[in-house]
Amino acid sequence: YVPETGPRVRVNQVGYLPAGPKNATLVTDATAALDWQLNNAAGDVVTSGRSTPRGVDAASGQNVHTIDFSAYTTAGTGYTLVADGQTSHPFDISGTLYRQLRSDALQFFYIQRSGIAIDGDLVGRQYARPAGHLGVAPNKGDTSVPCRAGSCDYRLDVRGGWYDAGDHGKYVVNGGIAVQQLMSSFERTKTAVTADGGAGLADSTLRVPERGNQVPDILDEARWELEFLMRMQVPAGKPFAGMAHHKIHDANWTGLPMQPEDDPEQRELQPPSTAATLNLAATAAQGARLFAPYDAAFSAKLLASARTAYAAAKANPAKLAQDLGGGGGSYGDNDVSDEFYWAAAELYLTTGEAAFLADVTASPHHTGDVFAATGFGWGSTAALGRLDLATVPSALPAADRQRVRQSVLTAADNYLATLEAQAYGLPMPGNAGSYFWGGNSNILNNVQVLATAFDLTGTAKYRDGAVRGVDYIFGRNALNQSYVTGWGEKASQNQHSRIYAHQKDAALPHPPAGSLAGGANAGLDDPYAKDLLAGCKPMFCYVDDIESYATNEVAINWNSALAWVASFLADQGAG
Ligand code: 9MR
Repeated sequence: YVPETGPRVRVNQVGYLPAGPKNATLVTDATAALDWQLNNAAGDVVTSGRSTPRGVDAASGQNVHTIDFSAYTTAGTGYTLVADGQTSHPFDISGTLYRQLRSDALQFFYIQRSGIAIDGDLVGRQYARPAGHLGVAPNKGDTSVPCRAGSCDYRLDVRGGWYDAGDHGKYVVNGGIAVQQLMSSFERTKTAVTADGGAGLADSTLRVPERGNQVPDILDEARWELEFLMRMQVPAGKPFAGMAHHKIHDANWTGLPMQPEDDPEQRELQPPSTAATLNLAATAAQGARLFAPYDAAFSAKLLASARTAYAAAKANPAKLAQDLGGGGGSYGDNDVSDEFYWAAAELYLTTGEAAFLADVTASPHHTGDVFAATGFGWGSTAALGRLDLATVPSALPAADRQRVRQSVLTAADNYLATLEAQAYGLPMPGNAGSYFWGGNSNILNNVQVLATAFDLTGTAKYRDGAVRGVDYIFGRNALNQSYVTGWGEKASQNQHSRIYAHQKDAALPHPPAGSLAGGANAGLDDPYAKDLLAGCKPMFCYVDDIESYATNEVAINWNSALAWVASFLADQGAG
């Protein structure tokens, strides 16, 4: 299988910020430097230079050069980069490049909502649909859901929340990181001097039905998930009271397409887990401080839920997720020490209480390195706690706070060194171990660390690193592929989804603009990819086909990474 990869000059197909870094990659047999030219839309050469040979790139197996045209700063549309007889896809140079991406990346969450009709007037007629999983036939949930295999003697109303991905499952440990990143995107606008004050996140800017209610729209979106997470808590008087059920999903996998309102499967709760309980504690605690100015009662409810969850997790510190099977993702996690650190950090930041601070400082993660080269994710969440300890105002002892902040800068320096070493400029090491299921979100999470280093210091190299770090996502890669629907000349549009299954039924839409694909996965963890892509070099292990769920799905924790980074980038328009 030889994919069509288009022109050998690889650019960020969305474009570049006028005063920002501008880097491209040329695939060529040449070993010596080559001439390049930047053309404007009229075809005139506006600047030119020589490429830098970089040898063979390990992740793609290609001989490549890099091109740096950062010195050119004139805004315009329809630029192309020409080298070695090849003309790149067109791109813009503009300070407003990413403004719309902020709300596109967030509209994904509204369209993924469970238990509410999706309003086509807000997001386009093609995404309108009736409410799913409210117990209306043929649905069997989620208003009164039993536990799988008789593992509890009660039923829960767990309506609402977001569908996880291309399936209809709702998983607390993935909802946790996703809602955390949405809330942190909002919280950043209040704490970072380099943020624009939340212009893009304020009330009435997002496509959600609650716009106009005097609560920032992004918090309205977060609330949809927070309410669901609290519903997953085991009621008082029951075994494991205060813990959260790990997940709720279909008893058997459904095929695709399958609209939520048509899903006939029995819905089932999986047993409570320490990991899910700590996700609830962490995010409800964070939500409590953010909702306090807008809705005191909801804030208090969140904090009470967080406290109860945290106490229940401490009483049951090793109740690991136990997968009883059925039609859902596994989301198992054998190490919950990172979730403990994250939850303690959020509870401390919200309450300032000494007991939570003691738990923070006693955690091995407080002094350990939480910023792995391959990034954080749903199963490794210590970085979420660390980033918030570094950025959210608190009475953390000065020496401690200094060390926490320095750890973010040290991590950012490491990611900078990594992206400098990559001819495709991504902040991930150049080996197969960097290309795994959902890896695009880990790239963006590393970009979040770079961006946070800029927020903390105002040091230009960190902003430049964050801006450079997304070039890969928007097309500067071996496949010449933008991984965000609707963004870039050749963008992913057939992600695995039961809802947006256009590839299976032309009457159905593609995923909405702003949907991130999981990305190249050298593990080839689905049969379609395994068959089609056998032997692929890591960066080539991707196909924009609905069957390849392990390289090409949508997921809330991936789009939350995109949403955080898009919001940061939108703020950098002037630079
Ligand atoms: O994103 C998850 C990835 O980190 C795991 O390796 C993978 C296999 O367990 O599962 C991914 O999550 C999927 C989940 O299990 C079910 N819904 C779709 C998710 C994205 O593919």
